[in-house]
This record gives sequence, structure tokens and C-alpha cells, in this order.
Amino acid sequence: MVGGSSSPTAHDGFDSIPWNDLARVPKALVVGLGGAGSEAVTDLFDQHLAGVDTLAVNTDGHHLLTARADMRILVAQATLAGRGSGGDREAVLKASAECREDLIARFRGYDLIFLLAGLGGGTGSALAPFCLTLAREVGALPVSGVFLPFQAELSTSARIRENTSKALEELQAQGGALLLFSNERLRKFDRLPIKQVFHYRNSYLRALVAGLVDMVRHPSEMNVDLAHVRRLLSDGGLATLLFAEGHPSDAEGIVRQALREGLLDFEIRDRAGPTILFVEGGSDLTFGAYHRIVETFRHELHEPVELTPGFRTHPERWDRVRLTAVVGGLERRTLEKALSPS
Ligand SMILES: Nc1nc2c(ncn2[C@@H]2O[C@H](COP(=O)(O)OP(=O)(O)OP(=O)(O)O)[C@@H](O)[C@H]2O)c(=O)[nH]1
Ligand SMILES: [Mg+2]
Repeated sequence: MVGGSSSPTAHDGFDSIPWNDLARVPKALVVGLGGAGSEAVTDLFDQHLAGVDTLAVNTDGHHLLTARADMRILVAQATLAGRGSGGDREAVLKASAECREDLIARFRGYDLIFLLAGLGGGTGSALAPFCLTLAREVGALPVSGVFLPFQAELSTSARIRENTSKALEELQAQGGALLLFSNERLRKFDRLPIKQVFHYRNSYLRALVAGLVDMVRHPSEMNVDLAHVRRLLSDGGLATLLFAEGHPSDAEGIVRQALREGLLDFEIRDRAGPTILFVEGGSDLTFGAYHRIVETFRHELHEPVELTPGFRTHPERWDRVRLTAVVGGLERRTLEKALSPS
């Protein structure tokens, strides 16, 4: 317990410390915008993300009824009558003033806000950049997670292509953390049912969300907290999150998994920008294993401008380590590049 009967005396000046404020745990919210965003939030809600609240936002009332989340709101009712936008991003942008106060009221009090949307439609493509601004306005740290449309949709619909490019451009212009999910990377699951593939992608997204939330919610034994993440994400550049899990002795495999085997699309410059690397392991995690992971990661990122490594160990033994990283200073992605990952 913080403070309490064994805390130092008033003489030490400790009584004037606002213990309750200091012990406050950062709060996180995951918001699903539009149809694809709401489906992702429903999947995350069903997978029980501990300590994270969920909100589904849509212009389509019928679809919203099928979403499962702690909170659900129908937006732009006056203009779109609860029927969705039918791909009309401009209509949703025009109606955004209508839902501004409602969204701000839901966002207030959260430290981390994840904004999820499928790009290409009207609702998610309009609300993702709009909500990014609102999340910053309430003082939260936003992380956008967007799903690019399928190649077939992009090549046959100028509207979907335009909605996607505009949203992508606006999100990147605002800087901060952007998780860009490329459907092309899902092509390796061509033989699986669609729902299962989306579920797999959502589980990966869940690991990224849980990794960051966990990193900032519990005090680490070294270095990393919300202030570090905030500083990295506030320098105006673009950043992504990375995640991997493996055996503590397999530093190369863990780092390769994080950088090259994920579902995200990103482009690291010759030299990465400020980066946070957080390693979580069991009580048996050795100093050597931890350092090998840090060194391998540093080497693979070509010596980032600034690397902040941190770790936390659990009281019990665990033959796994989990790596969560925030990598800054990334290149902007065009839709063309994201669709043809190297
Ligand atoms: N339904 C669904 N669509 C996905 C998913 N992942 C990516 N998408 C893409 O998301 C894009 C946007 O679709 P929706 O989310 O339905 O569109 P919306 O934001 O509700 O916009 P409007 O319905 O036009 O107002 C589609 O073009 C899909 O390619 C997913 O998990 N579920
Ligand atoms: Mg919709």
C-alpha cells in the first residue's frame, strides 16, 4: 500500500504528497469506429482485455446493435438518420460537428485511447482522423489502428481508394502512433474462413494493445512509463508498436518476429528515431538474456537515435519473454507502398 501507518512522518514532508493521485493507474479506452472498427472492438471485448474500457461508434444503428462494447454511441443521427453513410466520407465529416461534444465526453478521463477503423468506407475513414484530434484535445495519448481495404476493393472503386488515401494522409500528417494493418499480409491465410482470418488479426491487435497498456499501467523495474511513451509520441513524428513473444534464449527469433513477421505495415528509416523497448519475463530471466534481446534489437534498428530499454519480471518462473516496443521516426507510407510490402 502507498502511504499508510508505516509511511514516514510529517517531518519528512511525506504527508503533503498526494498519494491517491500518484497511485492512480493510467486508464485506457479502445474505440471502434464504423463497421470494421466496431467488429474489431467486439472481438477485443469478447477476448476480455483486462483494465481496458471499450466503445463502439457508428453512424449505422443497425450495425451498432450487433456490437458488443462497454459503451455504444450512434453518431450523426440528425443528418444520417442512423443508416450509415454508404461510403460518403464527406457527409460524415460534415456531420462530425454534431457528435463532437458527445465524443469528447466519452474520451475524457482516459490516458491512452486506441482508435480502430477499417479505411475505405465513409464512417471509419472520416472519424479516425477526427477522433485523433479530439483524443489529443482531452489530453489523452492516441494510438490509431487502421485496416486497409482489400486490393480488389481498391482497384474497382475510386471512392474506396480516395477515402482510404485521404484518411491515411490525414492520420499520418497528425503524427503519433499508427498501426497500419495491411490485408496483403493476411493473404498467407487464403485457405482459412474470412472470419477466422479477421479474428487472427484482431488477436494480434489485442496483443499490441495489451502490451502497451501493460507497459504503462504497472511500474516497471527499469525506465519505462507513460511519460516516456508520451514524450516519444509527442515529437511530431510517426511511430508504430511492435510485439513478439518467445523463449528467452532466442533473442534473434524474438526480434525477427517483432520486426518482420507481424501484420503491420511500416517503414523504418536507415536509422530509427526514438524507441522504447520493453521486455517482460519471469523471475528466471537472466541478465544475459535481457541484454542479448536489447543488443539484437538495437542492431536490427541500425542504432536508433535514442533507445530506452526497460523490463519487468514476474514473481514466478516463466520460460517466455514478451517484447513490446514503440519505434519512432518512421517514414510516411503511401497507399501504393502499403499495398506492395517488400
Ligand atoms: N467488416 C469488416 N471490414 C473490414 C475488416 N477489416 C478491414 N475491413 C475493411 O473495412 C472497410 C470499411 O468498411 P466499413 O467499416 O464497413 O465502413 P464504415 O466505416 O462503416 O463506413 P460506411 O458504412 O461507408 O459509413 C472495408 O472496405 C473492408 O475492406 C473487418 O474486420 N470487418
Ligand atoms: Mg458502415
